[in-house]
Amino acid sequence: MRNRKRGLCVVISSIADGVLRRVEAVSDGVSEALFEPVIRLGVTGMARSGKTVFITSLVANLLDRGRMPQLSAHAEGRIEAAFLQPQPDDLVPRFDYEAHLAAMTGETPNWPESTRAISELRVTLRVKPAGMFAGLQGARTVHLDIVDYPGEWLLDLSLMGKSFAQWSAEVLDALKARDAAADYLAALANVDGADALDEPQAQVLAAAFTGYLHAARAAGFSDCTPGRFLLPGDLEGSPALTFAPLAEVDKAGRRSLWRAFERRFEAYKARVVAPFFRDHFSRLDRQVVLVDALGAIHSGPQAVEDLRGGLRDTLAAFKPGRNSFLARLMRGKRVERVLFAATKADHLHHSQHPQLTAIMQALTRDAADRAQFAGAATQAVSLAALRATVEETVIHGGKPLDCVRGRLLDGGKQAAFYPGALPDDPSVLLTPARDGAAKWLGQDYQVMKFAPAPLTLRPGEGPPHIRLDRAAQFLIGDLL
Ligand SMILES: Nc1nc2c(ncn2[C@@H]2O[C@H](COP(=O)(O)OP(=O)(O)OP(=O)(O)O)[C@@H](O)[C@H]2O)c(=O)[nH]1
Ligand SMILES: [Mg+2]
Repeated sequence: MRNRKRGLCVVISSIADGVLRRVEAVSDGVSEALFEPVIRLGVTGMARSGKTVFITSLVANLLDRGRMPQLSAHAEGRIEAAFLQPQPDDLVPRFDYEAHLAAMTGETPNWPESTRAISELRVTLRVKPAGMFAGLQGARTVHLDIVDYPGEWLLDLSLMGKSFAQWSAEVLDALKARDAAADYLAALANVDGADALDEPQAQVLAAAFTGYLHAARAAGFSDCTPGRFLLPGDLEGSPALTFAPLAEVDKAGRRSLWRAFERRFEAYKARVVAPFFRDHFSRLDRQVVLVDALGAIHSGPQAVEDLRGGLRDTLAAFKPGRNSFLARLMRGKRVERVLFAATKADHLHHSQHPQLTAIMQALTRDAADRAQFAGAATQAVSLAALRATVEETVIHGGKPLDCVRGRLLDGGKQAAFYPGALPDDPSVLLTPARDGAAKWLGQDYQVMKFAPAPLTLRPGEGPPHIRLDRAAQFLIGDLL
């Protein structure tokens, strides 16, 4: 009886949600779509992939377009004005554009602080129409709502179709092969899920599992779900985040540890994951997924293979048909374009950018095929949102070596840097990664952290970048 009641509540609340969304869609449609189109652009990527720098530089370069020749509306002289406006969603934190820009472009520039939740910013553009009737029509107003959210939250989509038992079995299987999981597996060795729930024990397990997720992420792995264990925000310490995968038990009583964790897992899905997809994800039109591919290559084959898996799971979110939860939510609407961008390309001389782009394409191939099938156009690019280096060719062992030069983040000294030669054929990296190699054969890849360079910007110029204008053209150019 109790179960039936609970089932009913769920049905009623999801109907109510549906009604609300429809009303919202209708009022949006009347007030905005007819007169002032809105483009909602999602910016995501795993921690430290470059989201904040990307958004800050994109906005600065949309406001001052001197370095945006590949954005055709600008090249055609059709953008009359661009300015910031209050965002439409009152309950989402504003993206702190001014503070991030000040950090990146001040006298002693630095990288912005890490940001750990969703935020939003509206850029409004006044654009003259293109084509034959351009002269006859006045400028239109187009709003670009940029939504920054952690990529970890997207991976949680894979939880929606899983029971606690399935999730536990899959996670424990993956953990067997990972050094970082030793502590958690040791903690689990003395635990029987059929025993009565003991809250301190539950907390120890959740803490050990969270510790594993942090270590796995630090080692370059990206299959780190549940995402909020890494970025809990105000959910820190709540029961919805106090669970962990358990070994299957034959019979679990109502008060058992297993049942408690199962309930919490379901609560996490219903109260944390579902609202994010309903309130934010389902409203996006365009998406850029930022990837620190160089960082993963530096970390080694396992990190690269894991990145591939992470991208595949990320892309699952853009093919709503495969996930019944998402299909219900999207009601036929979809993200129309997805850009996969390898960030921080200023760590490489431009002679190696095609190789980086090819690796990005290969990494997202399965995923991209799926998205194309769903109607979303995808593209891969390598870019630097804020260029921190200059190129330099040095003679090394009698041969020219294409390097980049910049100010080191650590210590502030100038240094020339050669990260290693990326292969022309991406499979040279992806095949050993897929085959579970522990190290790259015959080649080491380095990364080095550069500080942003001090800038003197001329009027009308945004911060220096590499291919940010091409990224913008793919993402929004067709709508301007
Ligand atoms: N050289 C270079 N480094 C970059 C660039 N973009 C990002 N980085 C580096 O990557 C780090 C992370 O960038 P963020 O933009 O803060 O990344 P994020 O995805 O917002 O990170 P979280 O908020 O922690 O999730 C920066 O501190 C820089 O060290 C770039 O265009 N060039
Ligand atoms: Mg950030």
